[in-house]
Amino acid sequence: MNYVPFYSGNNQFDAFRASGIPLIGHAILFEHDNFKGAHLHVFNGVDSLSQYGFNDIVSSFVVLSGRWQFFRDDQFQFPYEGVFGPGVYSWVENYGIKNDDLSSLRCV
Ligand SMILES: [Ca+2]
Repeated sequence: MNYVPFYSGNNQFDAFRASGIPLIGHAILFEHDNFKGAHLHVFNGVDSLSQYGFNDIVSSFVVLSGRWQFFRDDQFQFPYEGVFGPGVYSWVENYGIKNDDLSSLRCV
């Protein structure tokens, strides 16, 4: 019986290099203030947090990388003022974002 590996030779390296879209930014959203409750990792952006059960519940967040814009509604509608860079944000209302209101976000 012949065993044929899924990848072979240089194809393994090429396939590995080809996978994944560029990481522009990484943020973690939290259900409660001070990074408590459920959390959600977001990479580059999400046009609707409701698909992750995270619509209108965010109270704190951490930006690990990237520059982020936040929106009141899904599909990047009704932006909040400002752009948020790397750092820890323990309470959204200290940064002009209404509690339990965030619906979409993306890197700029
Ligand atoms: Ca909302």
